[in-house]
Amino acid sequence: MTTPPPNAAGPLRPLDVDRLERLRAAAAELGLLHLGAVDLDHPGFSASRDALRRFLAEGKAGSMEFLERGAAARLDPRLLLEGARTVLIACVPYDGEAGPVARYAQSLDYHTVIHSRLLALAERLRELVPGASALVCVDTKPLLERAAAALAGLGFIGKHGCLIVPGLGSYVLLGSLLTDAPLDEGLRGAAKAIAGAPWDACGACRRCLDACPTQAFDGPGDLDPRRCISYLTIEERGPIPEALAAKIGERIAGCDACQEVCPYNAGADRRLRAPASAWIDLPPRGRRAIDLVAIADIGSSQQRALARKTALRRIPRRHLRRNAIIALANRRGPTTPAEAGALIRAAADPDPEIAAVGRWACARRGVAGPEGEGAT
Ligand code: B12
Ligand code: SF4
Ligand code: SF4
Repeated sequence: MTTPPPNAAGPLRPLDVDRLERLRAAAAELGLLHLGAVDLDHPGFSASRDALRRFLAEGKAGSMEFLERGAAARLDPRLLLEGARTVLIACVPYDGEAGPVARYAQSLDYHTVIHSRLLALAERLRELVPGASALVCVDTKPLLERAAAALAGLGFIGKHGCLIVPGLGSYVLLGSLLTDAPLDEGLRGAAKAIAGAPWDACGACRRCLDACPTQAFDGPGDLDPRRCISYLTIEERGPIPEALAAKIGERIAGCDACQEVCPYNAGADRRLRAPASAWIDLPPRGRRAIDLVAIADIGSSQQRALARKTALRRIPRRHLRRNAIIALANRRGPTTPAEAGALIRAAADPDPEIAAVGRWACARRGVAGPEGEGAT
């Protein structure tokens, strides 16, 4: 974050095509791709601000109190940075393998990686616009990042709600600089025109909506996170309703089902479509091997080692255990002795929430619980 004192030397030099091009080139060198800019007064924000108001009014924030707390700033980013005029936003690609941990969480924690790239970009911005302030935003600041990215011309929002970047698909993460540097008239006028719904480019396709294991979409782009596996495994701090738990499958951290089926993410050559240096690296010692039985019982130091330097750090140990027990409950086929042992121990856990999930899991897998009940 960089906030020099308010500019006493008069109005800031605006970002024109030439300066934006130079900034875009600097961003690309730093691994921040397709840098775009959008004025905060862009009329296209009103649809997404209305979407946010509806989302909150319908209680869709669930346990995500940060969405309620940050609502005023999401609606007016000037509350985050005095005098803010522009969002500069870029994307960073990631890959990974389908499995119990969503792809984005298999790499180094993107918050840290993108934050440091954006800090370097803020320096370049100040060289081009002396006196400019810039606030680094990667997920943790209340900013409507997907709407900003679409309006800045990076791509479009798909029916799955994620930003799709032509050529790279939706397996990209977003990072932005909120700045008081204004765009010049020409760039403001050239901002992306808005016509129709953001997901018009999906055409008649609705694969993501149909593939969602929990049917979490109320309509195109209209997700109810309270039914979304990503929310349930990462954000939900209360008990997970059994009917939803049964549909989580073996996922323990996030979900990619709606993105896996998206034709914009198809193509084995995706890795070749962005410079090697832009991709978010794997953490030290590589992609983590996931052993659900071990995680069902995981201790603090093992959990720290498992989550180290990845976004898995966001999931408290108790919830990681809960998720692994649910995943074991959903596993198909005969129960192994190791799985049965883990479920019996869970059912006898001193933590009532873990014990309740454990008893449910025992019943689901036909394992006699600690007191012999629950066998089917
Ligand atoms: C809270 C949150 C979640 C919650 C809730 C998601 C949600 N849909 O609201 C949960 C935990 C479920 C979640 C899940 C995921 N998330 Co998330 N999440 C966020 C976070 C922190 C805030 C999102 C938010 O404000 N939600 C409130 C709703 C109302 O806003 P919105 O999602 O931005 O929706 C916009 C559009 O729908 C649009 N819109 C709607 N209607 C209309 C109509 C018109 C006409 C227009 C123009 C626009 C428009 O406006 C809305 C407001 O901007 C953002 C980071 C950020 N600061 O933006 C990351 C972010 C959205 N998440 C991200 C990722 C990667 C994911 C997952 C893929 C992770 C995973 N694999 O499990 C899933 C995807 C689930 C999905 N299909 O959306 C990335 C998305 C990158 C991308 N390519 O789009 C972000 C941007 C983080 C980042 N910095 O990269 N996430
Ligand atoms: S992330 Fe998974 S649960 Fe959430 S909307 Fe997409 S497919 Fe559904
Ligand atoms: S799966 Fe189809 S409908 Fe969904 S985002 Fe991709 S193209 Fe759009």
